[in-house]
Amino acid sequence: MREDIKQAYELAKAAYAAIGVDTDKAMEELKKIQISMHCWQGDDVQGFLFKDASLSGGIQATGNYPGKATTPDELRSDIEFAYSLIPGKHRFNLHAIYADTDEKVDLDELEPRHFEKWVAWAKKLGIGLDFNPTCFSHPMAESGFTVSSADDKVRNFWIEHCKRSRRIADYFGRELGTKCVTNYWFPDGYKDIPVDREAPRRRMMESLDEIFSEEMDPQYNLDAIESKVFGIGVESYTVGSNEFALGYAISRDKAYCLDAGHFHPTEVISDKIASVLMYTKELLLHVSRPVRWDSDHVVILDDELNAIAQSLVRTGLIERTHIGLDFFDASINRIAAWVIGTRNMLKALLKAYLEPTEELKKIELEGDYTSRLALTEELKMYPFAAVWDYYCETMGVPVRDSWLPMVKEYEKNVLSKR
Ligand code: RNT
Ligand code: ZN
Repeated sequence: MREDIKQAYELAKAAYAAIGVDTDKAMEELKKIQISMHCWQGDDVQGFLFKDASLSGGIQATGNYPGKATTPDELRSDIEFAYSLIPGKHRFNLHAIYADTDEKVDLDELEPRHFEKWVAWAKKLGIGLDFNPTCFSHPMAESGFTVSSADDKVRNFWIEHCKRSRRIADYFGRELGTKCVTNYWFPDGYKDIPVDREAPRRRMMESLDEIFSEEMDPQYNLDAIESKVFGIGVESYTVGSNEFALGYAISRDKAYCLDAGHFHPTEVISDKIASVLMYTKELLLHVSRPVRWDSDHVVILDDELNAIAQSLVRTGLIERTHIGLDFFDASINRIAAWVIGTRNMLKALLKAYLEPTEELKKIELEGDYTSRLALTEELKMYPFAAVWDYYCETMGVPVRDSWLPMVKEYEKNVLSKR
């Protein structure tokens, strides 16, 4: 243990103790949090099934930083390296196009065996896997519609893909002994103003009912539906809107997925968490950073990230929330992107755990809004960084920016040789 880090921690511990906050307990809580780290930051959402496919569905990874993973082994070694720079144990979130197989297999033919290597790897690391059907970047999605398509052939293809995805998720959950969260996101929509806003939604609803008609043990798989406001080329109408997805989740006892980039620019998901969890048992988050649009920038420690963490921790709703990340920046070192975003999510949570929550709630109930504002503002300057450094040190991962030269070294020795 570095002496300077220990000393700074002791001082911080005393400062927090003076306002009734137990820093050791905060770190214990943080240790339990498993972030679902998304595979798609590692290769700009390319996947391995269709090497030449271009990203569609109204999403975009811009930049061409060298060294992206082009094989499952490369992706695994990249994320393992990222894990070594992040405190705690975290999950891995796979998309269907990341199947690890030599077989030429289409999305409507996927089976658990195409993911055996991922499961063996996850077992070796002792981590959980989450899953997503990939309803984009495929010729069958060219019309802009998948499960809400009016074309039976197209619609049935995607229904079949989703059904198979669900079986793969169930397989992950059983094999790894930890529930797989499966997220359903569909890019379906129109560039220009539709005549009929109802029919595609009815088709999507019926397709989802068909997809979920197979009984699955909730112990192993949790289905989540992600909403969206618009995408590039899908500006006027998105079938899976907020009302659609939330309504579906509530009425079908599914989880809802809130993506930070899927709302109007001044709308924030931090204020939606408590409302959604009034009516659904569980919630999935896609923590992202929209810059003017759903740009999926790397998550930074900004006000909204802190607010998300506070909404989860102050309420205890973190117990019913699965925290996933969803950003894909191809303009910087991709491993650094994972490390920066995930460490920031954890920092925000730690900061929230370091609040005198009960005291703040009491002050609010008493109507003392002067104290509420004064204390929450002063809390922003409490020495939480000293606790974070100490946490990293005790968890055996690099403190502060000391992870960066390691990433540069990996870039020189591994990424640049690809
Ligand atoms: C797209 C959605 C979706 C995707 C991933 C790759 O806007 O946010 O979650 O980012 O499935
Ligand atoms: Zn998302």
